[in-house]
Amino acid sequence: MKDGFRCGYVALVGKPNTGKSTLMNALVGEKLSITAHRPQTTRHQILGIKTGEAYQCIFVDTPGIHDNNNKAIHRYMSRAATSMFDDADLICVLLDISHFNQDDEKILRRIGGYDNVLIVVNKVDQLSRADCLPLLQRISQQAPNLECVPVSALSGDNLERLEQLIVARLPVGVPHFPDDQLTDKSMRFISAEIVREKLFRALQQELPYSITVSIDHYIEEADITRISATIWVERKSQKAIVIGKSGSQLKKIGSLARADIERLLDSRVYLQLWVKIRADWADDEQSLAAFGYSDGTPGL
Ligand SMILES: Nc1nc2c(ncn2[C@@H]2O[C@H](COP(=O)(O)OP(=O)(O)OP(=O)(O)O)[C@@H](O)[C@H]2O)c(=O)[nH]1
Ligand SMILES: [Mg+2]
Repeated sequence: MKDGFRCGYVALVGKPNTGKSTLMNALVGEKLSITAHRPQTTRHQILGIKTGEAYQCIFVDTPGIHDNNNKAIHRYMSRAATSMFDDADLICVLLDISHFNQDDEKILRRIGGYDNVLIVVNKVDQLSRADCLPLLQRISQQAPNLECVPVSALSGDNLERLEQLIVARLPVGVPHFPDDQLTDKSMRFISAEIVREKLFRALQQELPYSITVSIDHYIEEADITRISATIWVERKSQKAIVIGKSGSQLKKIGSLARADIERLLDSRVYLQLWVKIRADWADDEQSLAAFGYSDGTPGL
């Protein structure tokens, strides 16, 4: 190991939909965390580990910080969104420059007491340079002591610079993970998340929020991986929508998810999907624990 090797936890926090998961995937160079155009896609803390010659960055993707704590799942997500504040070596607060508002300002005030914070202003590709500048000034005024880095997680713009700034802020120390390990999550967990991503992207309105996915079996054979997953909904009417006319929706979800899992595993995949009902699972502590939404649960 090199002298002066740096290693630390880098929490990616912020309002929902600011691009935290997109940024983590871009920095690690692998799609580990699911993304969608709607808020509250990420539900768990997910590690993305990047090891270089002289550093190991352990990124922690988190759910968006939100005030909706109506159901037990929202309270679980809220804890996962903010519990890294005290434990991270560096907190990266993500802002979406095209939707900067009072909720971001509230987060900036909350983070004001921490000294190891970087502000990452994402989605700069959405605005012209002339429109970006006054917004960047406004953000800097809100947090005068913090460094502000404009980036685009989607196009990759300025990510090298961001990585340099992050690494420079990590403590000197030995790596916590083997250099070929990319995440703390299992392929079972990531497969279930990929199915959930396809549902999040395909289904309208509130339905994606009533859905969770569990893995029934995951069997690796010599030339194929066989996965059986259950999509859990809260009501009968929702089951019909997920399945679609003559099973068309479910078939589409299955083939999109299979293609992504095959890419990640670099192996052929046989993916079987079932749809089942568990009434009000999202507000029931026992169901949540069974589906992996409990503090300290490493995932499915
Ligand atoms: N134009 C543009 N879109 C982006 C950028 N980064 C992320 N997005 C898009 O923003 C949406 C939200 O991205 P996510 O990465 O899922 O956001 P998130 O902060 O993880 O969201 P939650 O998990 O819901 O809190 C997706 O449609 C992304 O493609 C960017 O730099 N530019
Ligand atoms: Mg996310």
